[in-house]
Amino acid sequence: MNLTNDNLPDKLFNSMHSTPIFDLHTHLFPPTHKGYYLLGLKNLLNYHYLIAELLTATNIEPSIFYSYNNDKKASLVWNELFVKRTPVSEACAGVLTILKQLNIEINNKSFALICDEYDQKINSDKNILELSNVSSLVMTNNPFDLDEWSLFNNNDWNKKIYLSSLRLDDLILDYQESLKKVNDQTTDSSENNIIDYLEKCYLQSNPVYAAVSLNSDSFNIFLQTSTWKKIFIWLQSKNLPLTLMLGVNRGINKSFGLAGDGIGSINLKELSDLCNIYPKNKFLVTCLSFNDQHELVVLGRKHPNLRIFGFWWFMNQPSIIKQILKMRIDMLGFSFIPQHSDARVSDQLIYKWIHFKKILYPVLLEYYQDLIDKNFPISETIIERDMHNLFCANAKDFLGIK
Ligand code: HDL
Ligand code: ZN
Repeated sequence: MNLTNDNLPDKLFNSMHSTPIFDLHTHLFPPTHKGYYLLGLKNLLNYHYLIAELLTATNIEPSIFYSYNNDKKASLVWNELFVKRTPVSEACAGVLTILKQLNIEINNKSFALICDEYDQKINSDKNILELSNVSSLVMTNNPFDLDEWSLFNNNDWNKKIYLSSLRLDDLILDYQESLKKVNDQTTDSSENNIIDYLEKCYLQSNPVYAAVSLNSDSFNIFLQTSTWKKIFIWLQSKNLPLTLMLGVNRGINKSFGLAGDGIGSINLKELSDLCNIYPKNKFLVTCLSFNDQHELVVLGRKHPNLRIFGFWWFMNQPSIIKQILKMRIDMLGFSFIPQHSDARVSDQLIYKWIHFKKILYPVLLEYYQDLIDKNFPISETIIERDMHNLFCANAKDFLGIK
């Protein structure tokens, strides 16, 4: 049955909110990975986005802030950003969205009471995955962080929900240290050990993609070193896509720790060259700077082995998502991966996806209404197909996974 402008809004809304989500990039871990699995309000308030806002809105000395335990840091963030100031930033609004979803009223309650109420409502990843409708997600797994990598020594977690990746930033940021770690695990020391090590990690973790974050300087390393030439050949042999997160400048304020990264330059002509040099490799790409978005979308029309994804980090702001989302649809149709959560605390899945759908819904409604006005038949089947593609299949098909 074809939809009309009268019944389209409800059908689109219901379909969008009932379609299971495959979350392409997160920093989440399964509950059994102690020390890496993060849950709850205090962890939410220790999110580095909020810490950056706290340290720049107050004159708290970063080294003093970071000397506090997580409870004290959370309480300070709450008091400074949510009590003494109005919590209108995207990261603050995210916390409030979760509280609203859990029916937790603030009403001048003490922070301790709010925490107690929260802990009674959120106590496992199960209710978070249900509330967010995320059916599976990709973790960020660093094969050069041997403690974090110990996750793969166990089988006490759901590998259908928590899919793995091979995050290779350390090979760029600290190649010699990474090579040393690899050689410490083998008998002879040679560059080939990197490929042998990646092969071992691949067999151990069954990643759905490899990933690196880069800026212009590191892109050159990428294009010129023999190690990366070997890695590209190895990735192609595995039919393993490479996720490129472009335009980051690590540690522009080192005293801020994880909150101290900023935007770095990137030359997207080098991305285009990469797609041409390695036509059989697949690249999932997102850019950190607003200034790179138009050129990236145009490249998405030129290279079949490139797939654009998400609104990464400083791009994940309501004020800019709508404009870039419409630009992507205008130039790529629905052939891109519209969002990922980048969640670090499991509870963030709830707000990251609610906030995105709030922007996506009116944008999609406008495009579908325009099609109906042009007498193009929009059926419920088409709506459900498109929602499945946007929230799941576009990513899984490009990755070659079910
Ligand atoms: O490099 C990345 O994967 C980024 O997402 C960083 O982890 C960043 O700190 C972040 O969490 N952004 O959302
Ligand atoms: Zn990330």
